Amino acid sequence: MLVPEVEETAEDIAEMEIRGAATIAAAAADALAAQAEASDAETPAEFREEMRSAARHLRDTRPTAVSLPNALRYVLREMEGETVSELRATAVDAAEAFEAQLDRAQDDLGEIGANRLRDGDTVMTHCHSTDALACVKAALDDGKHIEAIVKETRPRKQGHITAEQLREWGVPVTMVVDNAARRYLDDCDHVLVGADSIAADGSVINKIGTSMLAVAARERGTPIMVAAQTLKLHPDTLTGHTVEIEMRDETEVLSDEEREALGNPDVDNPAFDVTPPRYVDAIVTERGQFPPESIVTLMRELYGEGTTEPWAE
Ligand code: RUB
Repeated sequence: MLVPEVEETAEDIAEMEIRGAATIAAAAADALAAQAEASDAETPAEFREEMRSAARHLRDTRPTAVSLPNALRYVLREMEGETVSELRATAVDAAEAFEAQLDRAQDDLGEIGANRLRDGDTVMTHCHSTDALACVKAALDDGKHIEAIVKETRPRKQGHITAEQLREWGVPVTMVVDNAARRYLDDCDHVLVGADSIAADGSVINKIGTSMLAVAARERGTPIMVAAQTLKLHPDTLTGHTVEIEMRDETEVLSDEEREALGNPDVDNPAFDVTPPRYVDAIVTERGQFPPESIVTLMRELYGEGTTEPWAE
């Protein structure tokens, strides 16, 4: 039986109450720990099956951020023992270790990313990325003055969350609509974005609009920096799989009334897009910064080739 925390977390991820790749991963690990703690399974086999079922339920919420399956894999693979109590304890420990590692990776990545930012620089952001903001925070902690042009990021306006966080840190923020990005690129020293997944060829999968921004930035000569801890590397892409792009509800773009007033046009609402490696200058991870073309070496080292999913039935 799934415990209520798993059902609630899954719903919150699907509804984007919990959002952003790193935050989703931490919430999923937490939910698996809650399942382990509250499970009333009587045998190790029953316990393992419950944990696999919880993992599948969490994984099926949103398809694009690989940090979610990577988190679930981590906890299930670290879970071991001959008894229910051993399995429970190792699963809970694994979830804690995972979250601690995630926080540490974000801090380390932030310090590396901050080295790219000079005193007085202006960054342009898209969406809301905790990995990207960690770079700004580390630069501020180094005493640098940083300013930001924050893209609104339709349709969900995650730019508001970014603006709020940056203002809290005392960063001067100019909010612009997405369509104004190119006009402001000349005033920026960096485009700074996060990632939901990084493919083996160095492509960056991030919030819809990232690729258009990257193409415009390349044309203006503004460097594009992607802040993404190694949890965002997508191991399946090593074996030729592509990353599924989530299509979200059409009402995020047009309300039912607006749509009807327009004569019921078709509406598409892809949540993410793919930025080819040639438009990316650096991928900043907790292991250092990489040109996108060399990310495959790190991916092989960390994830190896081909895996059986630990939640398989
Ligand atoms: C969020 C988004 C973020 C990445 C990285 O999309 O695209 O840029 O998830 O975030 P959504 P982080 O709002 O649809 O979840 O660096 O926090 O992992």
